[in-house]
Amino acid sequence: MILYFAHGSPFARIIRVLARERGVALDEVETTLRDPAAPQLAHNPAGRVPALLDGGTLICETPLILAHLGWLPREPTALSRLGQACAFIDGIAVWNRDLRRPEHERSPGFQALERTRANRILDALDLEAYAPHSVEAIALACGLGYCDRRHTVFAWREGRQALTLWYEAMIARPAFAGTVPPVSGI
Ligand SMILES: N[C@@H](CCC(=O)N[C@@H](CS)C(=O)NCC(=O)O)C(=O)O
Repeated sequence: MILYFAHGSPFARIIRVLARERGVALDEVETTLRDPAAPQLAHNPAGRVPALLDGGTLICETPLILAHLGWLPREPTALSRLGQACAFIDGIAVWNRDLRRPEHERSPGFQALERTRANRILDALDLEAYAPHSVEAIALACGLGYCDRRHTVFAWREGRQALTLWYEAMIARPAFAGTVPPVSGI
């Protein structure tokens, strides 16, 4: 199976970390985004990563890829935590996208909304419920890792010592160390 990914994508990192930790060999193919010449577009008109090509079938959207690989949690409470982690990443990703626009196209109101959402999700976390090797824990750590490297305008560590310690322990694992996103300057 081929996994199309980009090094900066927190969604793709979830799949990449899980594949490493669960011993599943995915053929990782880096792709460019927003590039009409990207080879993955032949299979994936959505042009987003992660995208998994299994035989002739292309599956995009992280939860669907997790489902296809049999990695979606079964417990409703775990699904609930995973949903919050995905919503966290989705929110910071669109906030980040707004920051990449020319200044006159940016929306401070939109950014404030996403900052509020991100803070609300982190403040509501029950960290003890996150088993360290669970999909939801890995997703949350990938979201925080994105903030560290590509969305530093969100100082999520402030006032969150327990979460900081939890995160540091997560990212010390080889699968995280081997998938660190490049810095983006934001
Ligand atoms: N809802 C999607 C989100 C995936 C997504 O937004 N990926 C970004 C990279 S983090 C992307 O491919 N963006 C392509 C673009 O902006 O054109 C999922 O769950 O996988």
